[in-house]
Amino acid sequence: PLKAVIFDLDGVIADTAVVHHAAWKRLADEIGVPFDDATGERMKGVDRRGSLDILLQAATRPYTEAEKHTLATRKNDYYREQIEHLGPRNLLPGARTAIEQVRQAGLKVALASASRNAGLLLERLGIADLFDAVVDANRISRSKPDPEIFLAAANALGVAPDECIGVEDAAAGIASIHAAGMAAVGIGQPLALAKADLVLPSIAAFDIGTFTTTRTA
Ligand code: B16
Ligand code: MG
Repeated sequence: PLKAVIFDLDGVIADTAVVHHAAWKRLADEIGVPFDDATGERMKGVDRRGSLDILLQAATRPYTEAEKHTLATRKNDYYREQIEHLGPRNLLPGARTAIEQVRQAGLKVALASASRNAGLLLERLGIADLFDAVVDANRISRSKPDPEIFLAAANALGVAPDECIGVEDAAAGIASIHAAGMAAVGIGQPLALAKADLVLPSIAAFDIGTFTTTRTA
């Protein structure tokens, strides 16, 4: 039986994916490394350092570890500058309702975000109290598409992975959910999320009733 829903944050609950994108673009322009939408798409759901490595694949010279550390910090400064100004108005339409409906259905709710800023974001968005468990990159060692983050979320809730649904906007996140042995709901473009069990155009289309009523195979 379904016992819990585990939500990704960026791109599912809040449109911070565009804020990450803008921060990487600013950094890329400053260091003269090309950065296009496809590169941005590949960074979704990937942690900060992994995202930097993706960006630097297009660089014309190697970067030292010290330089990479500085660049990752600079990107994070740009990102935090922007999220300081966020509030409940920056929730994606329908996000709060979707989470509340899951709770009202008697299911547990967890967050599985690769963002080290997840806690701050939940506070800014005014939804921190809606989650039974929050797992972010500070608490795990392997990035999506590894299943660790979704498994840690299920574990924190005290439910089995096959009793969970994961909700994600990134291909790496869908892979992480499946590797954890959960059903995956994709939020976004069907083409980018082809592996998801169900793709919805936005979180506003998420209806927990779809999953709690009897399904036929
Ligand atoms: P930070 P999610 C992810 O969050 C983003 O999708 C990804 O683009 C970002 O690089 C990553 O968080 C790390 O974020 O730099 O704030 O630690 O989608 O897993 O909620
Ligand atoms: Mg995401």
